[in-house]
Amino acid sequence: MSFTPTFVENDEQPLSSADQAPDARSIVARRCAALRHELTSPDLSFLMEAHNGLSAKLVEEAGFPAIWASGLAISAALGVRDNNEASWTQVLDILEFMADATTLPILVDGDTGYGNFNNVRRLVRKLCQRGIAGVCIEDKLFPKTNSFLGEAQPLAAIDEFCGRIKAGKDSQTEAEFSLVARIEALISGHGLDEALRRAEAYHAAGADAVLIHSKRSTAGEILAFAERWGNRCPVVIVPTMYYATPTEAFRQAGISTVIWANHNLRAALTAMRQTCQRIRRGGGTTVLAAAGGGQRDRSCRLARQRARRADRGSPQMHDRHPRPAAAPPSRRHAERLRRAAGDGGARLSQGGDRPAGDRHRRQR
Ligand code: SPV
Ligand code: MG
Repeated sequence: MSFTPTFVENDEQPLSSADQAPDARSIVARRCAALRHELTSPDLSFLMEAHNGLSAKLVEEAGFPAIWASGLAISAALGVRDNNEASWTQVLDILEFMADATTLPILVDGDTGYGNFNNVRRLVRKLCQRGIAGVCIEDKLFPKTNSFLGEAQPLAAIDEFCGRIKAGKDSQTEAEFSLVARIEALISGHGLDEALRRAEAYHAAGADAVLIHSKRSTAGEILAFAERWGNRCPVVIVPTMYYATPTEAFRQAGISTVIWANHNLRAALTAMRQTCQRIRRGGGTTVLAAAGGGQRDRSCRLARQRARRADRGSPQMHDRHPRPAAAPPSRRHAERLRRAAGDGGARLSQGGDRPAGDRHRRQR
């Protein structure tokens, strides 16, 4: 008696994983090569933050060449602190959605590598398996603290951090997977010489690029670093605080890559908050206006037109309290950053439900 499995409906045999593997592997290899190209090409590149599958798609739609999977933004989207409260495997799951949603290479904010060299070893292996093109690890201690909180955050010893870099590079299963070593010396107030000493050590340990971070509102120390570093390996920057610097200055300084680190999350936060408030206040047809705002597709446009018509005919749709004129974008931006870096704004990444009396321990 023969047995035919009922789930096979035609002659086609399901592909074995061995059949699927070469294709999947070449996609990963292409992504790794694409990120490496962004890091090493002489042109200034821009990576844009995403924190889930949808935002990753939008980054691709906008035409960016690669994605920054921000630790802060992923944490905030999960409602937790940027403090390794989300486990690395929970972050890995988010990354898998992001990689599935796009064709772009993803550079992951790997924080400190989630521990010592053994943790980095496993992290890099798993990132390669999930189709991630590179990881950035920072020379601080687990659990990490967001760079814009507090002063003089302790740094990892140089040798120990070099061990993490070497373990990561030894563990990559994709030839062009990139490891970016992030230097926090300037953030922690150690100055340019220490930053350069660390860059030299991390480069020698095998880092494919260094990310030099700064929390100053002007780019002076970053540009000074770039000048003295002299492009011994690519330099990546995150101008969250010195955003007002014209990008041409970075180009002239020979910077490789600029990361716009958290703008999608902040935009989503603002939009969601406004939408919730408008719908809560207005109800009814306000829903259409609130939900359709900013969309380009036809159905949303029509919804907006209808909502505008309804708005004109309905007194309840008008603001009862005139709003103050909007501050210029740069002022608002600066204010948000101040809040994001300081106590209240860290709420962006803090979750907010902390036990009474626990304030001083909020960001160990
Ligand atoms: C992140 O995006 O999580 C970063 C960049 O680490 S920053 O928050 O600007 O330090
Ligand atoms: Mg981060």
